[in-house]
Amino acid sequence: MKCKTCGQKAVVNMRQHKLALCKEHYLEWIPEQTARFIKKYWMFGPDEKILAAVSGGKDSLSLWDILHRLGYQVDGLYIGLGIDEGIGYSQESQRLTKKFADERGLKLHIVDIQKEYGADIPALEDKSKRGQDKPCSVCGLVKRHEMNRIAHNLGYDVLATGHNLDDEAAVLFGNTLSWSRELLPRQKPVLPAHDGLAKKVKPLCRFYEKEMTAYAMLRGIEYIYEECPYSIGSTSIYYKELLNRLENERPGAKLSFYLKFLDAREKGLFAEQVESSTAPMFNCSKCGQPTKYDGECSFCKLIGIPSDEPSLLA
Ligand code: Q46
Ligand code: ZN
Ligand code: ZN
Repeated sequence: MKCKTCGQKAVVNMRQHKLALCKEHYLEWIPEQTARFIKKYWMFGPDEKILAAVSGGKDSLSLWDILHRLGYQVDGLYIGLGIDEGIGYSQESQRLTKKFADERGLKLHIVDIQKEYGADIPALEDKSKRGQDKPCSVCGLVKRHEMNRIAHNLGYDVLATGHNLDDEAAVLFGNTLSWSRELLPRQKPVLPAHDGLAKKVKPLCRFYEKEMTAYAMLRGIEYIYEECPYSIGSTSIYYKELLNRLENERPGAKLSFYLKFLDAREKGLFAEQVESSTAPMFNCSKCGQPTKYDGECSFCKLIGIPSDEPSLLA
């Protein structure tokens, strides 16, 4: 297999794009495509300050690397979740994230949930009494809140996350199975800024997970290979496996599933729902972040911040 650009030996063959590239041209192709997606979906411009949420995994570190290579002003945010599960997961992912930033002279903000709120994610899960065996819903709530808080308090215009096509297609598949009128309209590569919340973007949403793995490896990015131990056996991994089986039989099916959905929403498939979802929101009485509830937001209820605590958004 030869590189389509230079004719040298190809190291990556993307059946779904009918494209094979050598290392040099693959490492150019990924940032070029990212720049194209940023423009196509109106994600951000050269003057905007970007905060990349980084977990130590291949996707988020590659995202940071790519945006930096493209010349954007991009800093990192690592949220220490305190997940150990016998493999020191959070500790190792923080070490690799810090190493990545130090080696490139990039600015990294680290928020440690335990230090900040006196309890890590497993402890918050116990406290939440949600009765689930995995802390993912608590973890998602905490991560969303902290990303918004830091982006807002430190004056970032945009919050970028490393979700890839496999992540997006699995979410879409789940929401489609339940025909969720609430969740389907909200799935987009860009969520506009809203009432004190930064704009959220997913610049890697059109790259297959294996494309990001190849990028991270060929770029020599050291990342944590282990997935979060709580993700094992999750529904989203099951959906990813199903979609991979489909993809193996029909290369490009996953990308087409996602792109046709974006196209349909562009053509107004969810116009009615989008209108109704602009219902008035409240501001949390403690932290100030927008919330569906009149009073405390779900995060503040979980954390139990004393009411004399100054507003986090002040
Ligand atoms: S980090 Fe948190 Fe994920 Fe781990 S506990 Fe679940 S939500 S699986 S992306
Ligand atoms: Zn080449
Ligand atoms: Zn709150």
